[in-house]
Amino acid sequence: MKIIDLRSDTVTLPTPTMRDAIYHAELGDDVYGEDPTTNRLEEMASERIGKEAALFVPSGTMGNLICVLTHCARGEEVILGDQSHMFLNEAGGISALGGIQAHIIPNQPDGTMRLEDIEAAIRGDNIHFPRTRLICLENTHNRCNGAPLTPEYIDSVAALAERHGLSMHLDGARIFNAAVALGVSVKKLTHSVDSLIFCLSKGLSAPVGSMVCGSREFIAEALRTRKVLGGGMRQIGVIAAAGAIALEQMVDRLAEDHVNARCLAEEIAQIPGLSIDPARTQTNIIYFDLVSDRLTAEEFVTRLGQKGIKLAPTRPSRFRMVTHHGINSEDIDATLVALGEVMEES
Ligand code: TLP
Repeated sequence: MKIIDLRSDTVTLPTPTMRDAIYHAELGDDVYGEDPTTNRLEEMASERIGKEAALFVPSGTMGNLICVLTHCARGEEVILGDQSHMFLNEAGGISALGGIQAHIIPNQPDGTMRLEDIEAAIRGDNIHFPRTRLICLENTHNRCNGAPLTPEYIDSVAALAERHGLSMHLDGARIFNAAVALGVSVKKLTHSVDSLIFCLSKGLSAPVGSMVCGSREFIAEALRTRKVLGGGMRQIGVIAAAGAIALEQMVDRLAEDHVNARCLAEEIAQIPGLSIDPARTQTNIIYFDLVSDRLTAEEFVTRLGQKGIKLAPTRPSRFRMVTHHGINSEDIDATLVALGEVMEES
């Protein structure tokens, strides 16, 4: 039985071209700055993103942590959305390792935070208060149905940050999905932030790695922070080689994942017992609810599993499916058949 794995775009496997590039990668010791393949990837990423410099890091989680630790000192505060990956899914790293406090404000269903909520969260100058240092956005917004944030919105938050002397960081794990979905250049989504990360290992299909991007000065500091966290690696050209192929060859095809996700969402909306607003699906992430009381969330996951479909349960009775390079339109059809059968048989 073919397994259709829709749990995440992190499950993507390297393409044959990537495996070939990995095999032939020219290598050196990257802690000495001597791995030519990694140096090339970092140049390519900074050029593509429109920042002065970039740094290869093992994961998106480490990249976000490096950025926050680089921007903030102990006791300072970061403004974050209450649905953000950095708040919900990064093991409290900024407080555990940095003594940095998260100030949470609501994410709207479209992944934004209201400007007035951000402004109200910025601390005044008072010895009782932590100092606000940083505002973080997420694009696309994982928990908010993979919503892409527009350049206009990002620029308006950046203007607010500038007015208050704050820095801005973007968790752009899926920034290329946002650019492709909005039909804008990725630089339009990044030009007004001070730092960002993006992941090579999700929809772009590289096996490992993320990039931290920012000014030359910021990246020089981030390099130190990466070392502190044990993220200084040696002959990492073996993985950077795949990252370069990801950037060169895998960005434009993300549009296919978006079409597949939209198709899934529209058809799921027709299945009795399941609930979704398909208009919310603009990229490769969908969330839907089980609204039937004829089967439990566990039974739903188990029965789909028996038909070869893997998906990610989030909160009780809510599920996530993510389309990616390993999923084609036939897999979407097969998934819809399985979903229909599971609901009919219950
Ligand atoms: N997200 C993973 C899980 O951790 C939930 C996924 O399957 O979606 N920012 C965002 C917006 C992310 O979605 C993720 C990973 C990260 C950062 C962290 O990246 P990694 O997994 O490379 O540490």
